[in-house]
Order: sequence, then C-alpha cells, then structure tokens
Amino acid sequence: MLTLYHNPHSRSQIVHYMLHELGEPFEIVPIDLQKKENKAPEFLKINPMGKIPVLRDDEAVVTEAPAILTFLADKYPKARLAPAIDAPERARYLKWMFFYGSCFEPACIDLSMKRETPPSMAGWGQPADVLDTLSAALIPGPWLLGERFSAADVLIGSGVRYMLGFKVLPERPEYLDYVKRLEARPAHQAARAADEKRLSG
Ligand SMILES: N[C@@H](CCC(=O)N[C@@H](CS)C(=O)NCC(=O)O)C(=O)O
Repeated sequence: MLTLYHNPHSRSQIVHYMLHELGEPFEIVPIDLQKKENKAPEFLKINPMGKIPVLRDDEAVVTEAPAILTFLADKYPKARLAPAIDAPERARYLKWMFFYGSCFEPACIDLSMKRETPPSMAGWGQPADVLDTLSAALIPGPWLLGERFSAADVLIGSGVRYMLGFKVLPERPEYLDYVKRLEARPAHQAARAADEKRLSG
C-alpha cells in the first residue's frame, strides 16, 4: 500500500497529484504543520529533515518530491509517466526531474527574495536563464517531452502553477497555457477536489 504523509498546503500537493495520475490506491497520513507534527520524534525517524512530502511504499520510504515522483513513475510503469530506461527521451526526462530541485526552485527563491546569488557560484546560474530555458521547452508544447505527458510535467507544472500563484514567476503566455493544460487534466481536478474536501472537513 502507498502512504503519503501530506498537508494540502505544502509540496506534498505535488505527490498527491502524482498519485492521482498514477491511479494506484493510496492512503493519506495528515500532517499538521501548525502543530509541528513534522518535527515530532516519530516523524523525524522517517524523515530527519522534518519535512513533507514523505512516501511509504511497503518497506520503502522515499523523501524529496522529485525522488518520490521518479520512484513512483518507474515502479508503476502502467501509468506511462516515465520514458523507459533505454528510450532516447529518458535523457530529457531526467534533466527536467533534476532541473526542478537544482535550478527551478532555487531560482524562484532568488526571485521571491529579490536577491542575486553570484551566477558563477549558483548551480542555477541566473534566474533569467532558468526562465528562458523553461520557456524554450514549453513554447513547442504541449508538454516538456512534446506530445508525451510525464512525471516531469507533474513536477515542473505544479511548481510553475504555484510560483505563478504567488507572483514569483512572470506571467509569460507559455507558462499560463501550460498551467491551463495541467489544470484541465482529470487527475489534477480530482486531486484538487480531494484536497478541498480534506480542508473543509
Ligand atoms: N526539498 C524538499 C522540500 C520539502 C519542504 O520544504 N517541505 C515543506 C512544506 S512545502 C515542509 O515540510 N515544511 C515544514 C518545515 O520546514 O517545518 C522536497 O522537495 O520534498
């Protein structure tokens, strides 16, 4: 059984949405961040970082959203959310799975803090390069791998949606259209509805 330690107001939203795309049964362990349940000794045993998301799949415990999505997409290939290990598009796919944590998120933090990390020191270079690299991939569309939707879109698409919502990213048409396509997916709508129900219940 798949178990997600989750709070709808957190990055575990990304994994929750991924689970809906995957179509496998899962259960939720709600984590109250206000009550600091993520810093409780029992929780720190599963993630010493004291952060969510955490995914449990029987014996396996995975932390870090990009690692969780990579794990799920490979372990449950029926959903076709990752190119096969020997497929040529696997290279581009992996680049985007790593781009999220090593370039996209830190560039967004720079933008939101209105700070400049020296580009030669920063693995993400300059936020402008990150934004343009993303635009260049999204303009042909519809997805990062062209016609093929993948876990990379669950990850990067969720990040773009979140950062647009907080006005961290500029409203480039290619970002807005990408998010519209993502939001139109039945799994995205189902994940949002389930979270809304959780929040209102
Ligand atoms: N690098 C982690 C980031 C996880 C993270 O920062 N989670 C936040 C919620 S969005 C959290 O658990 N914050 C609670 C805290 O730090 O006390 C990932 O990608 O999964």
